[in-house]
Amino acid sequence: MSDTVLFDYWRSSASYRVRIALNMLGEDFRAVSIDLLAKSQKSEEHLARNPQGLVPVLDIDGHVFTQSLAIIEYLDETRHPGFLPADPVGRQRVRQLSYAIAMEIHAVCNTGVIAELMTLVDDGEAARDAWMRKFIGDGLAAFEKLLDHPATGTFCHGDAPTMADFCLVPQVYNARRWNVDVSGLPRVLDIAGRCEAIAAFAKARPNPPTAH
Ligand SMILES: N[C@@H](CCC(=O)N[C@@H](CS)C(=O)NCC(=O)O)C(=O)O
Repeated sequence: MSDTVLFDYWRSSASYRVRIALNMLGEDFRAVSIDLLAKSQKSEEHLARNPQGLVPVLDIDGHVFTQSLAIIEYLDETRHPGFLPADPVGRQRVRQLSYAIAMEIHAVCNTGVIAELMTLVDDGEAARDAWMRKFIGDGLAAFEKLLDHPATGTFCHGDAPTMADFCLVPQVYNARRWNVDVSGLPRVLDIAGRCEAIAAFAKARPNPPTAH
């Protein structure tokens, strides 16, 4: 059995990013599901792993790590797969693209934020759907413009997948889940489609747990 354990949730896009990175490395890992709907992320056991009460958590190389982008950078620094380019300007751009999704879009659309929003209004579901359309729609429209850049290649940065692509694909998955109109975002769709055809991305795609 693998020593590497990913505590994740099938629909968590931050977990999806890390699953892609681990698959890209061919790293053998065991996934342990933390059921966000059952609030298992707030259990004493999980809070001991991550006091923030969030997934993913990665137990690897004798360390317990949180924060998906910090995890991906650790994997890059210890395994050298090129998830970030070698040059500082390229690294800045890959981080910029990754943060545009992880820190601007995802941070305000996360399960805990939405659950709180829904307690504050009469029609929680309508508010949630409008919120998702607004923040994912505006965020991906800005991302489309960021991709209008000479360093964009067949992927977000250059011609091989980087951390930015690991962020984009889960965000596009979420956009579809919430019926956000992405039809006017040709670069986003083109790159996401190319990534989704790669086995490491396809294998990381959210799969509902099967009933036992
Ligand atoms: N910045 C964190 C975000 C982690 C995060 O928001 N995870 C969500 C799932 S995608 C979560 O655990 N939500 C549970 C909650 O809000 O209670 C990362 O990139 O790892």
